[in-house]
Amino acid sequence: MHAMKKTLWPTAFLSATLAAAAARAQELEVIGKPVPGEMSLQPAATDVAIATHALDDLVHYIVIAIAVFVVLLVLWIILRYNRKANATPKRFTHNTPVEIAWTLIPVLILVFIGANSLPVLFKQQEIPEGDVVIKVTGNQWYWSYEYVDHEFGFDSFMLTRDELADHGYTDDLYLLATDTAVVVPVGKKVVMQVTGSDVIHSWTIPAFGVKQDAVPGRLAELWFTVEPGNEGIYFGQCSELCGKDHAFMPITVKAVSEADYNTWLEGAIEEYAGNPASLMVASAE
Ligand SMILES: [Cu+2]
Repeated sequence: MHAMKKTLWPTAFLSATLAAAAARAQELEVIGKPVPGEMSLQPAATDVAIATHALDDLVHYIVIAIAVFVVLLVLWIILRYNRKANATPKRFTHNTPVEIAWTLIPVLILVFIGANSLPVLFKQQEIPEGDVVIKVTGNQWYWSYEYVDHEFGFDSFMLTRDELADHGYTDDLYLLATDTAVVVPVGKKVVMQVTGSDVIHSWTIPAFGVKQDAVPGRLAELWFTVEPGNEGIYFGQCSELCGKDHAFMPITVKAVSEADYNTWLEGAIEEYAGNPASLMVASAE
C-alpha cells in the first residue's frame, strides 16, 4: 500500500503539492489565540465549545440577575429601613413564607443550572468513534503527536523569536507557535488520546473547549469537531505546572479542509513514517 503510493506520487509532483499545501497552511487565519485586554472567551470553533459557551452565557445571565436582585434588596433596606425612615422597627425573628422562598428558589436555580450543564458535560465526556485519532504525549518540555491510524508521529517544539517568521508566524505568536502543528480536518470527529511520559501535563485548545490532563500511565481522551468554516490556526499552552519550562511548551493546531488534510497526510506519512519520535518513547517504556 505504501509502496504503491510512492509510484502514484512522483517526487516532483509530491513536492509541488506539498509546497502548495504549505502555502495554503500559511494563509490560514489565526483564530484561537489570547488577545491583550480581551475579557471574553476565545471564539468557539467546535460544537463542544459552542455548547460550553452557551452554558457560560446562561450562567452569566443568572448570576447577573441574582446580583441585581441582591443590590436592589440592599438599596431598599438602606432607604426604607434606616433609623430616620423607620424609627420604631418591628421585633419579629421568623417569617415562614420568606424562609421557604429563600430555600426553595436557590434550590430550583441550582437544579436548573445542573439540568443545563449535565448535557454539556456528557457531550464532552462521551467520546465518539473518531474519524481521526491522535495520541498526544506530554514531555518535559514539548508535545509528541502520533497519528495512530497512519503509524507516524512527530514532536512539537516551541519556536524561538528568531524562528517565527520562517514558519509564517508573526512576532506576537511567540510562546504560542510551534515548529510542527497538529493538523486536523474540519467537520470530522477528532479524538485525542492524552498521556504523559514523565510528569503531569495538560493539553488544551481554549477555542475548542477542550482540556485534558496528560497523566503518565493513563490514557485519557478528549474529542472535538471543528465546525466547517472555522479553518484556521488555534493555539493552546500546557495547563498543568510541569517543571521549569512549563511556559515554553505551547500547542499549535491547524484546522484545514478535508482536501488539504489529505494532502498534508500524504506528505506527513512520507516525511515521518518509520521515524516517529513518539513511538520510540512508547517502546522504551
Ligand atoms: Cu506544563
